[in-house]
Amino acid sequence: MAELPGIDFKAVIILAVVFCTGDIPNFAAPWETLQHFTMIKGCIFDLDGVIVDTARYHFQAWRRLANELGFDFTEAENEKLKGVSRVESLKLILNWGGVEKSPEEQAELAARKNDWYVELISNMTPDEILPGVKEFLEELKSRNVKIALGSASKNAPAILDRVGLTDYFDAIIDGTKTTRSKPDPQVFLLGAEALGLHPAETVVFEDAEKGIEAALNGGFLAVGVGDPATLGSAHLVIPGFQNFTFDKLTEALPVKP
Ligand code: B16
Ligand code: MG
Repeated sequence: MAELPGIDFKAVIILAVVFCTGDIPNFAAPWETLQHFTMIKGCIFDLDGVIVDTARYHFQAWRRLANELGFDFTEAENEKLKGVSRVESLKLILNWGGVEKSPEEQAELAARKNDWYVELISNMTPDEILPGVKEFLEELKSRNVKIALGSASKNAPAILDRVGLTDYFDAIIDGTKTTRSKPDPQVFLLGAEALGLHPAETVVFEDAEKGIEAALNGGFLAVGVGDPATLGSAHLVIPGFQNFTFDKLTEALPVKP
């Protein structure tokens, strides 16, 4: 904060906020305090499970790999791979099958799985956008709410292109831009930074438990998309975007409109 002789601008701002709101602001704790005087200026969307259901393609491709290695895994186990990076997913799957591979072999297996996955997503169409998502994105655009993608997938840009949604996004943060996996908040912090927003004025939409943890760790408002049993730590859980509106979002979250 700039200081002129005799004037401490931070003290002036703090006094002004205390005078106007009766709250004592704490600049070190973003969400808990800013929630009293902020509004939603941006939304960051996870991709798989929020915008499209690519989990079933990941499952097909990983299962094919597991079968080639001589074992199988269930759809319930596949749930544990949601939001988990490619290399971490492979490690989990190999562990389930009791199979050990060298780092070089793991790289080759991950690449093989990705080739199959890329083939599967190359046939995706706009019909695969989950219900209500496009309408909600349209509404955000019309209200000048900024939009970013925050996905662990290195294939995210290709998927957005396939389903025709690329132009809705002001920023796209995918697995090629991150070095740390969810529940680390890096992907969402990069998204907020690209939008020029503070986490406390940005909502993250996530379908994975680790993704909700990541959003909360970053000081974001977190909306779980899916099952309240697993996403209960989010500020709000919705079943999907069908009939969901920006007004419903602001009413359900503790922000000033
Ligand atoms: P890729 P999200 C995640 O996408 C998926 O949920 C997860 O299953 C996948 O392993 C990960 O992307 C990496 O994907 O192999 O395409 O780089 O949910 O973060 O949008
Ligand atoms: Mg997801």
